[in-house]
Amino acid sequence: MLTAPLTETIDHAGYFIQMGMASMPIWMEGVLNRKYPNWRDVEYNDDRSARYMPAGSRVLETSLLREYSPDDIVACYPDDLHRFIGPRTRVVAVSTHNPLGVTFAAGVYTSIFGSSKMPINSHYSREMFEKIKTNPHRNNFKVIVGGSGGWQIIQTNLYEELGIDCIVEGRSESLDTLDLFRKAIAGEDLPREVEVKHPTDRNSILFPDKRTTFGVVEMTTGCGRRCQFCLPDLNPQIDLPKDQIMKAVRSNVREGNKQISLATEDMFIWGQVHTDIPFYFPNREALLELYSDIVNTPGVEQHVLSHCTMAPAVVDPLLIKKLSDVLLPKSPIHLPYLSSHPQKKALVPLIGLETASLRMAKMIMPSKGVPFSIDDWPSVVIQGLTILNANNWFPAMTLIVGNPDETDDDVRATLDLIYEVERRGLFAFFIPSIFTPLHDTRMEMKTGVTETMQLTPLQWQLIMKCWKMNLRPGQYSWWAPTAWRVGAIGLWMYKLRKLNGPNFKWPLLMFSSALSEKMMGRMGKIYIGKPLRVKSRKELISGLKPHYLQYLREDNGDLPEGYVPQARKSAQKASMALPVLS
Ligand code: B12
Ligand code: SF4
Repeated sequence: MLTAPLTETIDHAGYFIQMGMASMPIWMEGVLNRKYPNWRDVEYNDDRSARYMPAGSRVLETSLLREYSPDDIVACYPDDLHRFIGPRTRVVAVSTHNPLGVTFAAGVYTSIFGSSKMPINSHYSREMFEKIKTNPHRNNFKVIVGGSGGWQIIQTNLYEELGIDCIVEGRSESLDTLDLFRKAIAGEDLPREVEVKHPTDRNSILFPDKRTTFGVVEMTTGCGRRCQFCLPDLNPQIDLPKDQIMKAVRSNVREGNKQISLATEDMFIWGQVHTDIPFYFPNREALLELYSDIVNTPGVEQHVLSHCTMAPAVVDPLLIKKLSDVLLPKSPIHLPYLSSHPQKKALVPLIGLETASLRMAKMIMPSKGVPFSIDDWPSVVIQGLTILNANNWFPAMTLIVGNPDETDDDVRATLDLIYEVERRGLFAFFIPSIFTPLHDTRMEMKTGVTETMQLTPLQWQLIMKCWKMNLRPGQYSWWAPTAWRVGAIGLWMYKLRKLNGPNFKWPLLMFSSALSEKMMGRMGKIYIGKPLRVKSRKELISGLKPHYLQYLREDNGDLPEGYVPQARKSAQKASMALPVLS
């Protein structure tokens, strides 16, 4: 039996509904119900098995099919568990992304509102575990949990409470996973925690032949930029074969999916992994061909981007333009007040900004902006965002607040960048999260801020400034700003004042626009940022290591004066070698 929490499986209302459910506390579920009254509706196969499942669950199913017959395995939604679990069920295998909401960006927002333990997603995950635990046949089967959120259960030691026998860390393709299932089926005792290996070559990653939530199809694993806090970067850097990606796209369409999303940490490395060219110089032709083939697959009506990094936009702006031509028509995201597209379509990839403090950036993510030096990170962000916005890309950019050893100067540096974005009329959805030491990462043993009461006034200001800016596109009516002001202050008086402490007061007043920021700055209550000196693209390129220049495309311009591009150099060499005929 394969299953996953309902809130991680639904896909009809877009990515943001799942992200919202990871961040909103359960007592705010009514807001969600009003906006999406049908969010619980899911589609079924004829036998009432699940028509779609998160990609992790589907890969596990594919992996198990190497050893077991299709009649032995079924995937269902949590509400149907009682129909499918019977006396002959031997394993209930749960895939989960974020079961307890203790990860970055999720925990922080629920804790601002009062309960750091029970985001909506966590509530539904617990409900699912309760159904499994109280099933009348529970003594006959083992419960194995896997997926990127398994560590949350290990760290909080909730095995007994949730009724879990074993947590698997790692990929289901591993032969160790199959071994574990063999043991479970034989009724043997399982270890509480098993670490299984990640495949190291592209042909060992399996692709499901069934429909996945959001049409997620894997594009790459690993990343290569080596940020200290990052979990996916610990996996080998692999770009997956195009024929397999396309097959998985077609399987989704065949099973009624109209949307596709390629799962990746950085879409721009695809086609440039382990080639002669460093992965941070995108392979323009390969990417354009891949994305064109996907969006032009008959039946694909929508395509959404997942994650990427900022530097590739500065390296190859023309790639962004050409990708926009390919991807915008199939984007389901509309941003009427931002987009210049005739139908107001937009692309919203997730990009990590994390910090604009050079001191902090050098410590936690020295390669974030390669090929550019981390000293140029703020300029790379501003130039990259300028290029993205001009092409109707409005990224969701994550920031980490409360890094270990973060000082007020570090926070001021990030605020400077945020104010610079505002000053230049650029737009990104800034998503601040409180530093969470993720299991197994290079920063696992570090602690930063652990609850919202500990946040300094500047850290609060950064969080609230980001949200104030995020809400700009929604504030274009006569009533919204006033409603927002009154609502925010009311909520503060009623609940948030006690929960978040005195440091929250002025940032909240700034957020609600109760007073102008200038005035609050003059009163010494907030920091209003100082203008940044931003390097142009040409200046950024002139600071590159000389041997990198050969990988830049001439059609983007901005190459140093007198530089002869490699392609031309070789052509010149060839022509000089030709015999001169008179
Ligand atoms: C696509 C995606 C999303 C999508 C869709 C999610 C979905 N439900 O399908 C959206 C945008 C909605 C999303 C939301 C969120 N996401 Co997300 N997401 C991803 C992404 C890019 C790909 C996930 C994926 O499908 N991968 C492909 C599948 C095949 O991999 P997999 O699930 O890991 O499965 C493998 C193994 O884990 C294992 N496995 C899986 N299940 C099982 C079960 C068993 C029994 C066994 C044995 C093995 C096993 O085998 C599989 C391969 O063989 C990953 C990054 C990544 N590359 O993984 C981030 C990632 C998983 N997300 C992350 C986060 C933080 C979130 C959010 C909390 C963000 C937020 N603040 O809103 C929310 C949570 C949503 C929720 N409902 O609670 C983090 C997870 C961190 C963590 N848990 O500690 C990741 C790793 C991103 C990152 N860079 O840090 N996400
Ligand atoms: S750029 Fe993103 S995915 Fe890559 S290592 Fe850094 S945080 Fe991880």
